[in-house]
Amino acid sequence: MLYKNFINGEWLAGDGEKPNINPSDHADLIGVYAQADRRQAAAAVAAARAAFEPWQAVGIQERHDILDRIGSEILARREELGRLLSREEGKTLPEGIGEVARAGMVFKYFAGEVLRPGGEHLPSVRPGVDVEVSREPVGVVAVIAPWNFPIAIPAWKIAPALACGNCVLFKPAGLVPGSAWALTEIITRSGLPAGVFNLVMGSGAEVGAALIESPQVDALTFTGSNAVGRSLAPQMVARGARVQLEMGGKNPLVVLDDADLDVAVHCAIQGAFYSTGQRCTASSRLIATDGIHDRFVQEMVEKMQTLRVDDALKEGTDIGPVVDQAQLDQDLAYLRLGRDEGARLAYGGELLSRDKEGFYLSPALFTDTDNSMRINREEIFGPIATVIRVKDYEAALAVANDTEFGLTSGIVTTSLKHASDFKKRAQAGLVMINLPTAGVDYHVPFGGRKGSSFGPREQGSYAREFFTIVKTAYTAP
Ligand code: UN1
Repeated sequence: MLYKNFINGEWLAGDGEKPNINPSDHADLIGVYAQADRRQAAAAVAAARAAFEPWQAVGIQERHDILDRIGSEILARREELGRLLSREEGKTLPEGIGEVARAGMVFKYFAGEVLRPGGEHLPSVRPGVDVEVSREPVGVVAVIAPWNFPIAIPAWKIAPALACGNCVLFKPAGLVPGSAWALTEIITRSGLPAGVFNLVMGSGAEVGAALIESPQVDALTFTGSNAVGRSLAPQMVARGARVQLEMGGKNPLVVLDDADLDVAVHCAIQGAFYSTGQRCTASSRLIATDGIHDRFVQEMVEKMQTLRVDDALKEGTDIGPVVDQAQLDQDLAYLRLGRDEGARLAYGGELLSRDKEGFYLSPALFTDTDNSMRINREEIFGPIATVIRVKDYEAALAVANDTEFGLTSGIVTTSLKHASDFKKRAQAGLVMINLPTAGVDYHVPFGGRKGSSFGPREQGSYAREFFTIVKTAYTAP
């Protein structure tokens, strides 16, 4: 079956077609997806622009109900959609179902936010004058999403955009069109006026470029690599459009001498290797103090030996395949680089063969690394973590902060003093105490500092900072 784009309320074939292959089983073709070209992307932009006025006329009760219906259907179909997600992206089935549930809850949450638009009414400093502060939608919003969270990230961009009254152009990642299409199909039956939401699958060079260049697009919310994010921003800023970028991480997890070792190993395994390490919130640098380092490494290696790498849909699989050949090549290149830089591969990093042909790689742990090595500075985006040995807490904090990224930063400790200090001094948007660096809630802000993010936070009520524009109105009687 050919899955089409959705533009101005119609399903349209594209200029080309792209197959969607299961990374756990190369013989499994999930579907063939239409690829829009520039002309179609421009038509979608025009449709979104034209739909903006009629969308404003829809009241907040109806807008709430639309988002609520979308959320309810996603939640009701979580098993089926989770299976599709795991089949196309490669995270395990429990992770896939969990992600779909998260997406459903995001729509439910923003359905509620429709009814809480906020606003202020206050006296002016000039007697008799009245001041109102209100929020209006930004207009037409382009959503460019990555492949590693095929439904949750689109949900946490699309839901607040619609909740705030914007029109949306959704360009999913080329590797995961199945979840994007399924989400779109649900949205098309929710009661939205034609043109308010458009799905434009296609390449960055065609669709991405058309969205970035169009003066009709008022804002871009992007999650993906640093290289792409940074290349998109200047054009948007140059024409005065808004841009929100969520990019890479090189997230530290500090393990102090006084840590509960089981908690430390649990956090490190979950944060570094689950979802095949393909998360911008992954714990990629494990920073252990002298007194616990050796025990931590030993327990990590023992635990890693028990992790099952296999078909994402198979029961009992802990780690699914790498998403595609290009990502696998990148992972293998970093495994070679780590050895060349003098790190010791304590475990893993091997290509595995399973019943079906897929991109199977065993989780890898490097020890004897220092923070200046490229494996500790660049985002790998695979099931590969490093251990950095340090003298004490102060040294650990310094290493944790010594990175160009700043998304999430974690510490495992039983010391309230160190936990409190770390919360204050970690240079990251998210700080995790005795928890994995990955795995976030949907009702609170998400985002990083330094090279990880640009623009206002995503998620929770803070999401409105990006998706609305403030108006201050003065009235004299
Ligand atoms: C999570 O860890 O729960 O692309 C979310 C990413 C992030 C989302 C992580 N933007 O990995």
